[in-house]
Amino acid sequence: MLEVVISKEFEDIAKKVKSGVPLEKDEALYLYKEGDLFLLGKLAQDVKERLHGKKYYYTINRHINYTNICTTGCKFCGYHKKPGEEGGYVLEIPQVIETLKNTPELKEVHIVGGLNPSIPYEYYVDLIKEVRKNFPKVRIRAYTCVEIDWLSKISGKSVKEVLLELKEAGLNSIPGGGAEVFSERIRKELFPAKISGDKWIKIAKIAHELGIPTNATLLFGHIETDEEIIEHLFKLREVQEETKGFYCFIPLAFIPEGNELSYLPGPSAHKILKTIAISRIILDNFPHIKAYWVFLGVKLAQVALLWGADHFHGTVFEEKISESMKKTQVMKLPPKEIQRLIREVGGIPVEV
Ligand code: V47
Ligand code: SF4
Repeated sequence: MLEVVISKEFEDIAKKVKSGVPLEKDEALYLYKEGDLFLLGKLAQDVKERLHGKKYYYTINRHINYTNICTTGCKFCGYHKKPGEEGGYVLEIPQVIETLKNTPELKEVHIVGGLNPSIPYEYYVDLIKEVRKNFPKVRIRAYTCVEIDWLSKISGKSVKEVLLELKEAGLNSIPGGGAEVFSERIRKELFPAKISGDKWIKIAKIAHELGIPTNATLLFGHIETDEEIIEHLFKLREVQEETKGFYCFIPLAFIPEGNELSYLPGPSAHKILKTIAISRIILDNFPHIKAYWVFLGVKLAQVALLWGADHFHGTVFEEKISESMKKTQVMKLPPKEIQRLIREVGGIPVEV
């Protein structure tokens, strides 16, 4: 990376980051708003190298989006169909197993879907049981905190009971979706039917207490302010201090195509790299920051590996959320290609 000259006004902030001293909220906001793209990249990369050296992680995984029918109606989401609307689907469990059997050397499966009133509670538990039965060694990352809340509602069981039942069935961890932006202003305006930020956090904390690691996301690049992004990151940092249960943070760049917010331009590469960098700097108590190539595009995701991200997610194979909005099929990224992308930026690929 270029030699970065640190101007006087950022010297104290840079010193703190380099020596692992957490930034105050106003310092982080100032760095995010006023800091140069290369300064943020340099500081984030220092944090990344302190935690992981030259290592970059990826896995052989497959996404299963078991249904696109959803009653929540988030304005940013072009994936969902209302109950009864044309194009809605639910995958049968044997179909899911067949798909996974066709994925060589599978290490991890990522299962998420909409909140579909026609699917009974038993389906969710049976799906995990069947995956576990057929793939004893595969890591199962399934159902976001939003789905866990839904399962608690449709079953009449507590969140804790639902999580324990899923864990018993074979669930290993929970994906980070549904966190979006914790700001209640945004939630009210863009996705009022979704659980609150506080509820999302409460469910993540219960999972952590039960020994189930969870991921966390931020959906950025739409109508949120820089302050709201920083608030979101500080909230996550605070929870992680308490529970140590988060594994990965995934900054999700808003895709403007094919949804109710299509009039927005979507985040620029500049905004995306700065957001990934500030995430690495603030969340230095999170093990990993993901460059989620499916939403970023492979080329920008590779550059993000020099702006603080250390995890390239995985092979994915197919992914319905972005496919439904961009109307293009997600390109398969074979392990060899992921390794090449990592080596090209001077990294050591590590399959997890
Ligand atoms: O929660 C929906 C997002 C998420 C759009 O845990 C959109 O490892 C951008 O959470 N533009 C689901 N994003 C995906 C997700 C995820 C992905 C990869 C890895 C992990 C992990 C988690 O997709 C939803 C929502 O925030 N989403 N619509 C959109 N237009
Ligand atoms: Fe439903 Fe998730 Fe789409 Fe919101 S983001 S409408 S909860 S599928």
